[in-house]
Amino acid sequence: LDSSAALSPMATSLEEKFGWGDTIDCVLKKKMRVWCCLPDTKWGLGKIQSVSGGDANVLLSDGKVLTISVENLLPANPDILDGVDDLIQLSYLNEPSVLQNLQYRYSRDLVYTKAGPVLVAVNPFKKVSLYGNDFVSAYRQKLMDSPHVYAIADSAYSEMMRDGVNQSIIISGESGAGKTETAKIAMQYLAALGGGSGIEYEILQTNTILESFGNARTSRNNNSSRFGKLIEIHFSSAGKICGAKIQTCKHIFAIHCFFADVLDNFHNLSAQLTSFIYHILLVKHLAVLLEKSRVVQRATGERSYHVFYQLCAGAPLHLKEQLKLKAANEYKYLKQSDCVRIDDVDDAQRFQMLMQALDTVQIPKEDQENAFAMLAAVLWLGNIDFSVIDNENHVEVVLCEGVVNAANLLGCKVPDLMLALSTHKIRAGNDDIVQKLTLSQATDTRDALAKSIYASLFDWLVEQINKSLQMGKCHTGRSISILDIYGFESFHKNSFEQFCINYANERLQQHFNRHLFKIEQEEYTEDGIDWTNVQFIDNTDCLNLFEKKPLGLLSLLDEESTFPKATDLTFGNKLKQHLSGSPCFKGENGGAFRICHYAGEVLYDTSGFLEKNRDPLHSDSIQLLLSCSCQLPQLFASNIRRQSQKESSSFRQPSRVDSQKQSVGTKFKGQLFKLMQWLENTTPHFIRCIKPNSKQLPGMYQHGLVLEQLRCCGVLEVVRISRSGYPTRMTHQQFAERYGFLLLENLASQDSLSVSVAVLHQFNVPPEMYQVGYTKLFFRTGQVAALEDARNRTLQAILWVQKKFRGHQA
Ligand code: AOV
Ligand code: MG
Repeated sequence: LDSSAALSPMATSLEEKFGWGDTIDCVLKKKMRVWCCLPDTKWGLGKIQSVSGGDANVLLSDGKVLTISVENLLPANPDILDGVDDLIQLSYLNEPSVLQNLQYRYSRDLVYTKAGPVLVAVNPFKKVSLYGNDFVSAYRQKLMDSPHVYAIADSAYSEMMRDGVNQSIIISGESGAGKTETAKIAMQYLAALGGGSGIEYEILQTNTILESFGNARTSRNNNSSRFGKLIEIHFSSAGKICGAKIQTCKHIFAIHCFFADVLDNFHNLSAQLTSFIYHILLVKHLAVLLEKSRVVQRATGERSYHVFYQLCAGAPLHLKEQLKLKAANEYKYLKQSDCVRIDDVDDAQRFQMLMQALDTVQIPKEDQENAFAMLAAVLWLGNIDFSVIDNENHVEVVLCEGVVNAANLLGCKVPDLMLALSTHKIRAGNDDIVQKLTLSQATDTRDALAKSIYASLFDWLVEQINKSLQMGKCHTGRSISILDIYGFESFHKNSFEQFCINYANERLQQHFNRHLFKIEQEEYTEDGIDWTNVQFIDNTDCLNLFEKKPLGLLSLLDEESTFPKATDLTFGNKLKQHLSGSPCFKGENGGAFRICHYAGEVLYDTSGFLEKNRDPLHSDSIQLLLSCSCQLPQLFASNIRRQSQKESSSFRQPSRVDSQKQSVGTKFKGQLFKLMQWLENTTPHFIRCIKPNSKQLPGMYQHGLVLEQLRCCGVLEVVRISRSGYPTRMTHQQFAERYGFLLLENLASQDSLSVSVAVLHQFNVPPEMYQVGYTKLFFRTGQVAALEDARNRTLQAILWVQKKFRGHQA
């Protein structure tokens, strides 16, 4: 844990650090707690014994006394603040305090903590008893208010009702941090609210299906999402469904208007009432940008999509025979990465669950079997071998079980498949010239076909699910969207997939920054606080690096992808040549390059970039699919054709491939922009997931790892924004009640604002350290801790006097 960065933006003298104009003497006298940056760069809690020059003697909690430079000390919070449920309540918002607070809660299974408007969720990696119907109703009825995903979902729901504005719950965090689980927990809550017709179960079952087909084991997460997902839950607009009941609601509103002070309750009440009238109309999954390369290739120790292994392990006998299925390790596409099983996961049982979910979501049996046939076809394609037939490395397909089974499952003739994988037809005038493919061309053609079938199958499945979740006819209601994408990834080797994933996260981070900054500013303005804009670190430079035209990463990639002679190496050089001026870019040797992301620096290897960006599908392959007698391959092929006709022709493919279509990078950007546009028109609620250890183990809290995420995912940024503003807020009343008794003159009859102001004056709190708003007092960091200290000492003194007094009496 590198603590130096935590110290750098901070004041260097203790007086400044404690922030209320105390002298060292005061700090010493009060024996305030401090964080010491220990020689092993860990943080330790201690009390200052003495100070001489720039050094302090500190008594650590283990009894040791250490001499330490004042520069290596940070103020710690008073112990009444241990484990507060909103970080904003901390008087000192430094990193060790935040880290410790989260750990304090984590060790008590309190995995949720607020950081101002953001919910921080630390992954427990075990079952915690925080969920289920009882908790859902407790949060709905506002019987519980500790931070929770349910609380976030509930405020999204209530705000949708109150303001009539679409809402979004945006979940972010690095791979394995718990985004997908969190999304499911939020869905659970919303499904329970708007359901009541058994629809909840159906909605939740869609997760089982999407995870089977879109999740896989990676080195970071055994159940890693390999696609981005936006779930829109549409609620009916009340007027259309239950006019009568809405009337009731208005009537109650009218009565309440007479009692201005009850008006506030109206929102609660109306939300409770409307929860009976609102129904879920539609649940729409927008699944985007599936990482399809995984089907044919991935790093050692990782798996392809779960569904392949589930099918091989769990298909009932008749299906196995029908699809000529074998065990997973007999398929090259599955066994090549040396990982077929996941510990503690029973693939056969998961297949039963998948089939049950498909039934629940009402996918017809016939469609289910067609889908399984496509999966088997993909697997058999992978087992197809080629033999070299001349000294130019041209190949023929070996007639084997693989090609026969694949052809049968797709519904095409074996010789047609063999030809499509080993030759390429080119039109010359009115004639077709048949060109033989080389070994690597043929392998690419085969893999491209497999990837394309899988990706089409995935899209088709999402469409089927959406159809079945269309509960009502009118779609004019309001919605809550839940966004769960793949988290930021930095592996040993990073390729085009990480490039896209991290780009998406970069966009999301910008959305996060903009909104939190805005919210903060609004709260001050609402309360009439004089507030000069706080500069926050933004990631525009990095986004520009990706998006700028014509000299950005994506444009340059597209440009290079159109040159038939270009290689990954020439691409690397091109980047170096044009982008070296960007503060976020560093060109490396051998075609590699680095990007400084908001979440850290990532080294990318350009090998495969051009091919993955072009993602060519042979026209011969499309022709083949069109000629298939099975329904799905035909459908896939016509979709692909339609899309490539529709899509821009600005991007030209290398001459070998004749179908014109958008590059993967450009398409990715387009989909991402649409997503962001959608989100921009919603009121966002942010959840930041934190991964407490890299071992996926319960009860393990690695400081360095957590701190890194807090820093990069912007939680400390929020905290920093607050620190430069007025992080501690109390209503006039709260303040007067807590500190009013400290006043020397009796102001008991006065209003709470006057009492508060008197307290502030009596304790000489400097005017620049607080602001008085219409309803609240706003304090800069550290101020309340000092008052709290005075309060404690006074209380102790009173106790002491009382004891003495009783002693006398006795
Ligand atoms: P991710 O979605 O953030 O990663 P997941 O949601 O898949 O991460 O979580 C990873 C694992 O952590 C899950 O499989 C669970 O075992 C565990 N987990 C997460 N949240 C909870 C919770 N609230 N209670 C219990 N266990 C939990 V990625 O999709 O890789 O970016 O791409
Ligand atoms: Mg996930």
